[in-house]
Amino acid sequence: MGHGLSRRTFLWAAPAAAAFSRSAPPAPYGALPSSRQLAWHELEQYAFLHFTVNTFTDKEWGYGDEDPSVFAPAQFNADTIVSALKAGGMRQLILTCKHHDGFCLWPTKTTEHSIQRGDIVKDLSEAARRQGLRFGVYLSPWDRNNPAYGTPPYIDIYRAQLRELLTQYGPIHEVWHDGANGGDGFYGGAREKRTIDKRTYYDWPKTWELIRSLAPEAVIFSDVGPDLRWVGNEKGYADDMCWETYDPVGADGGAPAPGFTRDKDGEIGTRNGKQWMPPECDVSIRPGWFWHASENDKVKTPRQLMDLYYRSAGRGGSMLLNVPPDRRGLLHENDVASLRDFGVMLRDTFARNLAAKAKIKATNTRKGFGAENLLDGDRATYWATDDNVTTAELIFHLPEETTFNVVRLREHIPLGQRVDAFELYRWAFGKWELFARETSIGACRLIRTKNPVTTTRVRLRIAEAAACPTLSDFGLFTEAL
Ligand code: FUL
Repeated sequence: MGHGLSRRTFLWAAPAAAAFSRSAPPAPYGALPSSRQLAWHELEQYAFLHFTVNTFTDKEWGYGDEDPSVFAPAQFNADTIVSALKAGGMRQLILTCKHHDGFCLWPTKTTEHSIQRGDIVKDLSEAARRQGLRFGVYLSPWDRNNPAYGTPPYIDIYRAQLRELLTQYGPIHEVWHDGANGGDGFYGGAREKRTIDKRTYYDWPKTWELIRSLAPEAVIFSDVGPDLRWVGNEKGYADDMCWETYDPVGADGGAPAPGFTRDKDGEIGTRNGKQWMPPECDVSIRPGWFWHASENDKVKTPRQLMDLYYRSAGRGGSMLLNVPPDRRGLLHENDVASLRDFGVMLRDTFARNLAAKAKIKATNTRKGFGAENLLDGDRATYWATDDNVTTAELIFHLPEETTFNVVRLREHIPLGQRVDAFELYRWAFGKWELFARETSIGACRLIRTKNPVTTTRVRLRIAEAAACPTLSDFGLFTEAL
């Protein structure tokens, strides 16, 4: 797609002969994404499942002294759960295999504090795979049940648990380490407060090595990456200026560690940071992370979910939406309905690129890389100016007067994040009228306009870039609400 002669004729700026003499692609700029990060960028929205003894004790953080038999989801059905997630457009699911209370949802050899019958991790990982979703694991480093927590032997237990999860239920595509560590707990009956040094206790680099060796496809999430960063809030949004690169700083301005970073930095990232570490924006469909009967009427509406999608995936990160199973072991009807309608809105909004048939006039275009390839949606091609030119302009001539209220842009991120500022104009009454002025693009940037924009031409001006700009996608859409 996108290389045919007929489409080339749309590239007004490039003389026909030049179309055949491709110049070299531009040099990459700054920190670059790994192949596992590139694959992750394609997901954009996926689900979190918070499920454990808390579901039955009505708590958010279990103390660690819960009787394992309280966990009794009599109607648990992994396929029903996964189907509802799929209807909501979710492309992966991450399960709390062990939350802070230490209860393991799989029959582990490392502790008796686990599920008595069956295997929730097995059932959900297999259902996910059957229905084409990726699977990831949340394994809380803090364990309020384990007697060894706070001493070196616990780290071996934690790694043994990871080893079981990564070898018995793979392929695992994401490993999630939260940052809530240490405090009071049951700890095998000690019932005391245990404090750990977040910077040294866990020896994270060694654990990450283990993950790399057992699950090479898995992206690793924590406050300090290495692959994905916490966005710094649990409300599911990134800043509207949000960089894919990030150099975390400790809460005290010194060395960072999971649970010990300047959280708010995650919303923006670090322009020209040393590491590609895009934000994952976690948020629950309900006020709490676990299911509580009292919150059945506090489920976010499909429009609220759409809004979060724009503010997470639409700012170069991902939307990690928690949908907690209830005591039956199913998703509540209200959550299922909201998910389904969100899925419909998402699909309908982006089903048709209204710019698909536009003719493009490009200035500063690198010879031989057709701007028309921006419209084919396959993200495989790029458009760029000469290496030393850092501003550029594209004009999209639409075949007819068109109304839209969403613009989608993607940089060709295998070459890094290059654009620092851009503007969008519509042609109105014989002149260009600005309707958006923004900064970062990254993997995906969605602009929702305040009012619907009606026009026959749209102009994209890359006003500032650290290296010649590259793009891989341009789209105009109308929100289906
Ligand atoms: C936090 C935990 O303390 C919450 O319970 C929840 O799991 C959230 C996603 O991460 O660190």
